[in-house]
Amino acid sequence: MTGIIPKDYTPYTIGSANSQPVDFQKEKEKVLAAASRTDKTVQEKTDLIQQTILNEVLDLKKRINTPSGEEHPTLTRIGEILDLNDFSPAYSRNILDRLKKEFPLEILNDYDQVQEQVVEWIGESIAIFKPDPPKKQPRIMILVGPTGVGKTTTIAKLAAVFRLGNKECRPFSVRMITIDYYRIGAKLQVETYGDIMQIPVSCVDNYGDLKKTIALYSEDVDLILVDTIGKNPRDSVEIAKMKQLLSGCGPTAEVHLAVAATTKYSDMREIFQQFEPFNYRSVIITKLDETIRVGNVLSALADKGKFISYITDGQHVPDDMHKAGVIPFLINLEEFKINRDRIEKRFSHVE
Ligand SMILES: Nc1nc2c(ncn2[C@@H]2O[C@H](COP(=O)(O)OP(=O)(O)OP(=O)(O)O)[C@@H](O)[C@H]2O)c(=O)[nH]1
Ligand SMILES: [Mg+2]
Repeated sequence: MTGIIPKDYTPYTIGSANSQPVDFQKEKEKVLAAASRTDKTVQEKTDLIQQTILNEVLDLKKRINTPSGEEHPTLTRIGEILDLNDFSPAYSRNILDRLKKEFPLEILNDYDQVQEQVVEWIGESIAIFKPDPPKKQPRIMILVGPTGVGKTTTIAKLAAVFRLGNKECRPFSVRMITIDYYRIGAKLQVETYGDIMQIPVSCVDNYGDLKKTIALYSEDVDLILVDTIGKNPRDSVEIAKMKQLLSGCGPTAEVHLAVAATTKYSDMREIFQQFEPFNYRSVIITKLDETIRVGNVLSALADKGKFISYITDGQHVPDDMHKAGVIPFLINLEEFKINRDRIEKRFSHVE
């Protein structure tokens, strides 16, 4: 046991000082009394006995799980740490219910073992995006998302990473398209990145031009990155308009949703929902450097069954962007003691 468990802690057992001892004689008398009633038929007596026994079993089960009406200290502590990490109440409740259901008392008494299992369950709830195998036509990646989350910066990071290539991927020929045409500075922002990286940039503001530009690039490039105008997730009319415009990219285009890690859990759920019309393939979590808690992100992703493809953790292009992986999320959890060997063995294949 670790120092997290109080020194005066005594493991719970039935009938210990922490719980009410079970009076089996009294329980037996209750059942017999039910059976000896003369105003009932045999069937009614049988039902009554069965119901009485069932009630007693349920009551016993409750007393074992929560002696003296208190929760086991391991469960309390796990609940506190999940809260501290900003996991949603529903996510935490699922973990605690699962612990109660699957773990007998002897294991709950071993805090280290329980918390290692919880870390593993958290890891299992993180779904990492796997892109489709490359096809002949260029890969088209579109970034959508709320305003100011870092879409344009992430487009520039992706452009730089793919253009340079790495040990997993040869250098790609890349093009950038922005549909953020009218906003002062927006076009300039992408063009500046394009100039620095020597990647051609096109600006379009309608379906027809987008379609033509994609067709033009499709001849000889590997990757087309499409930057979009930040949208208020509550403005469904604007979202519908943008969806119509983006259909100019064709049916094979992959939409990815960018969301800042600092977004509240409830807002994040709403964003996931409101951008659903784009049928986005993955979520890119930006600005991870601006928070130390990721429970909000992990809860919302798990709730909605979303895959995560990249994380960004700073303003530097391209260094502050990484492929998403389960292990970095787990090792950054607050107050959980991480068994690095165990999680590497368990999750290195999903990286
Ligand atoms: N701390 C931090 N800042 C970031 C990150 N990514 C982007 N930024 C900053 O966030 C601000 C907004 O970035 P943009 O890329 O312009 O965001 P956007 O989503 O394109 O914004 P709109 O086009 O206005 O919707 C800039 O100051 C970026 O430098 C990140 O991972 N961490
Ligand atoms: Mg932008």
